Amino acid sequence: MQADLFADSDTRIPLGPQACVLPGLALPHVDAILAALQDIEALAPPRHMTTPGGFRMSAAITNCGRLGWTTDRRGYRYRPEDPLSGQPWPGMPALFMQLAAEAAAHAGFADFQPDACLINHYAPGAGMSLHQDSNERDFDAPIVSISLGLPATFLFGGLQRNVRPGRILLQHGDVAVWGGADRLRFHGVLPLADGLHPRLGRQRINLTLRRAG
Ligand code: MD6
Ligand code: FE
Repeated sequence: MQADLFADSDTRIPLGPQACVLPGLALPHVDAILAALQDIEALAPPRHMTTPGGFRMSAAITNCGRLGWTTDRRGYRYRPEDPLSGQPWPGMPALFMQLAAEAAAHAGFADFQPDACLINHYAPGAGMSLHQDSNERDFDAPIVSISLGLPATFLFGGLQRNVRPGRILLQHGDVAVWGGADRLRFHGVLPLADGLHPRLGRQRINLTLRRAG
């Protein structure tokens, strides 16, 4: 029998019919995740990308996996190569795939096999405006989101932009899972409040694992 990767915890904070936060689910794996991130970011450093409208994103972004999410003046899209290096994105660590599959299963989504992991770095003041995750090929697969470092206020709205969003604090080690009826909900992150996280210092890192292609 395969051992459970996570600490015993069946706590689920519902965000919607098919979206929830699994508090602290990634905590036992923080050291391994950060070690993997070091290797990934040595090859594909986080960078501030430009939106199609010409704005510089306040979060610094990189990716691992077969596909990586990018934005530039030409649009938002997944690409097999890092535009900075021209090389394929660093591979997805087995640990990321296992954690994502297990978190998805906890939230009711069987057989999640991510092919893309978007890595966002937030310094104090950085945030992400309300958006839908809609660049993936199909919306059957959920998205698994792992938060590390400083806490952030996550906004989750409705299927249309004009629905006033709810708020939840995402803390170090929390994992959020979104899928099914909630897959296209608008969401965002308020500008990060300054602070000093004991493990990560003055920053928040968020990993979102997707089935993009
Ligand atoms: C973030 N997350 O938490 C940005 N998208 O920094 C997202 O945009 C996101 O956390 C889809 C599902 C979960 C997420
Ligand atoms: Fe998103």
